[in-house]
Amino acid sequence: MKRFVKGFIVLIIVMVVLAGCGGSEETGGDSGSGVSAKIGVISYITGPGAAYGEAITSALELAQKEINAEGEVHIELVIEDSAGTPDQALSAAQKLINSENVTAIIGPTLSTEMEVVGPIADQNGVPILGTSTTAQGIPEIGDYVFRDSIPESLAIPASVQKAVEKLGVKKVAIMYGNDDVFTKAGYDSMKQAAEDLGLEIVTTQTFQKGQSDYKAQLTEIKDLAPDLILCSALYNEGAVIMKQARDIGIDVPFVGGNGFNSPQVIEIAGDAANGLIVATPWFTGNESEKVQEFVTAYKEEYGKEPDQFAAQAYDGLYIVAEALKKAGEADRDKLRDALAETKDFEGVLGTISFDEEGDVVMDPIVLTIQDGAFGIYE
Ligand code: 1QQ
Repeated sequence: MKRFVKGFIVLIIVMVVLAGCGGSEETGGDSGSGVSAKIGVISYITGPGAAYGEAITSALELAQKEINAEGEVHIELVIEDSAGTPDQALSAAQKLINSENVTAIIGPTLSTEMEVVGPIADQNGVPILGTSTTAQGIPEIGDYVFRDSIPESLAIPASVQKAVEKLGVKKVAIMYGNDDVFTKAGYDSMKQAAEDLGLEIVTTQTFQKGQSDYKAQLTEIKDLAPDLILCSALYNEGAVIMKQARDIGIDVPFVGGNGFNSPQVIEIAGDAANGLIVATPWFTGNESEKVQEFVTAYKEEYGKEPDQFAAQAYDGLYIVAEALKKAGEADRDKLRDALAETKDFEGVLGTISFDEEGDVVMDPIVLTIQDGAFGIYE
């Protein structure tokens, strides 16, 4: 009987010790053979912009698989859906920070969401990396906020400048969504770029998310006969705008921001998408070995080519993995410091460094849609 009790106590002690080990792995820590970390993801997985989130989470899962196979870092992803809304993004962030105890967050997808989530992550000392948030001021939210996506303030002037060079543009019309942080930021950059290049802005029209009829705005634009339309929209509104523009006989090119740089625009607008000009660090036709390896692996896994949102997410997780190696453990503050030191990281987007604000430094290329496909605008 005594022996039995003793054996029982030993068994309990062993179980408690084992449970303790399991627990420390779950919240991140040193797994012995490298750093093990839980990374939260907030992504736009359901709703009208779900293709953005699909590309992002697909690429994150691919990167996770590759990184874990390499063995130096082990990443567990905890993926939450924001449905493209700040409220849901905030609940997701609170869950990831407080219940899941993640070491860092990737996302959310939209700047409109990041404006709400960024300050919460920052106040809680949780590093947060936007891989698609492009409005002005995102990295400035705080020391824990980073992004590897090209800001509108860089992308828009590059596209407008190229269109002016190639087409001799003098008059532009601007159209933008006035209920979203990203589309408003895009508008600011469009207005600035037009002014800097001495272009005449013949009219500025606005719309809202989910709007289905743009005839009133487009008719006014048509009457003023601009040489180019600058349109700041997410793909679901942007594609419909292009379609309705072509339907009423507007055939001038469009310059769009990051939201327009999605295969969804071609999917929804068809031929009407021809003539769209965007600036991006990502092009699947890039012949670099790293890019082609990623394109092949992504295609094998998901049966389609990765878009800009996939590429930015893919590099994003690798940047976090590199920083975890440098940090040496799954510690939020150490990871933040390591992320801030990101310099000359070689990714599929090219060479990435963060400036002193945590913003990305990169050069975009300009693409245009012709015959139903994105190609280099030259
Ligand atoms: C932002 C964006 C969108 C296009 C992401 C999908 O750039 O909200 O900042």
